[in-house]
Amino acid sequence: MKKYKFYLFLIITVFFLFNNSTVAQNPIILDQFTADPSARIFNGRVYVYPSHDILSNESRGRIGWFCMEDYHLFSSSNLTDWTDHGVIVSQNKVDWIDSSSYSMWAPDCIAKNGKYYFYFPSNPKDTIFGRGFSIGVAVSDKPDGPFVPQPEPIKGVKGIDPNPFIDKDGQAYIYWSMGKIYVAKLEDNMLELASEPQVVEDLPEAGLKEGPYMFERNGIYYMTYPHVQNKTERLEYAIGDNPMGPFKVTGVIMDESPTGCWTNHQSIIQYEDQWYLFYHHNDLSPKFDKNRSIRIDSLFFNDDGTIQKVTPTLRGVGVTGASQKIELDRYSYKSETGVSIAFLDTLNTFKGWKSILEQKDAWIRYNAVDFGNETYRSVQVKVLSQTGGTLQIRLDKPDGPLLSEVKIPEGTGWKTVDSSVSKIQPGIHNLVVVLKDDNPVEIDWIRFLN
Ligand code: FUB
Repeated sequence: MKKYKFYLFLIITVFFLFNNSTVAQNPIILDQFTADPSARIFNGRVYVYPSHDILSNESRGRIGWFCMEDYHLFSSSNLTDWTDHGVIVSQNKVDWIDSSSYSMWAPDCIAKNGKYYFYFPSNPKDTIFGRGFSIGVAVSDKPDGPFVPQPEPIKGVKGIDPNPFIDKDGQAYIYWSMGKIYVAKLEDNMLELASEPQVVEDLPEAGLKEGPYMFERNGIYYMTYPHVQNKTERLEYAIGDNPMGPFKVTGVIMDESPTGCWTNHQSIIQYEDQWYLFYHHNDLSPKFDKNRSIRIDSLFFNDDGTIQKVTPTLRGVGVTGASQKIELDRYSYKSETGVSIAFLDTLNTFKGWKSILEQKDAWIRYNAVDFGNETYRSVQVKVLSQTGGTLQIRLDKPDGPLLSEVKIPEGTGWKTVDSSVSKIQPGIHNLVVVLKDDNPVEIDWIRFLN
């Protein structure tokens, strides 16, 4: 018996030590702050190289400002299940960085000739590199490292938000920003400039522009950038037929945040026939917008190559397995009244959110749940209701086919309640959860059991 207990303990310990993957909608990373997502596809897998916001305090960084000391890397093959590869570069492992600056701002990565080049800005400790931001490079044989930082930053570059781009003819470029956006050609070694930096002209004259991200589609070069047109940053783009311009300002990809997150920062990739916008918002830190979280939404082009404006969603992208915890608070649609979303614990937002249904016929819909070919016999809901209440789980619409009616017992603590389900057709379905009486019910998640 003792041996059995020991092995059980070992299995549980190993599971918690090495299970560093998360499943999420928007935001996609829930256990830490992430910002400035640079998404890349390497060997058929999506890698996201974001910044890593942390909270400053008396002994680190500057109170009330960005505080970033290292970079984590995340990857996924379905844009839903994310693996955290841990820290790939940190300020105290880079010779030229002033490690009291906590200024590891927006990075990016690119592959060339079997090597991976990770570009990152920070503040140098040595004035021979000048004041303000410089941009360094760390090199690896694999997308997830180990990355070896170069001993010095790139000569001739002062600024933030590096964005490397390799054109179809093999010529590499690097874009960066410092109020305006700059571009230069890169040498074949990806470590040195091959041309004098030049300002990317023709972008809006007034208002801060930063976070350049270049991509090419059907011969059109898209220079995308956050720009302060009014109060805070919105995502815009300009198009041209050459990576160095000239460009024509063409449109807005995403409007300013309605809740006031001052920054935004984008990257755009095509993965398995769908285009995606990666960006950030302060979901997990609504009161302090220097602690941000990365998100993904689908992006569509018009026939003439222009980009349709993206409306930020909580549901994000990808399908959710029916047996996974389905976080209804990341909903696709909800009734106009009677539904609200709140943090489970306002003192620890990393615990996530709950949905609160509080009036008869209030409903919440969560799209794209994959039932595969499994036979599911019951649904489990994690709920809290002081008065007790009745939920119905339906397909597609508030009056769509009924899967289950769940009686929630009254109580003051969270409970998991199981209820049998009627036969569910195989495949992907949209779920709707409806409150059938006026007794409020809080829902953490639901999942199906077979
Ligand atoms: O993350 C720090 C800075 O905020 C980035 O470098 C900018 O693009 C903005 O997102």
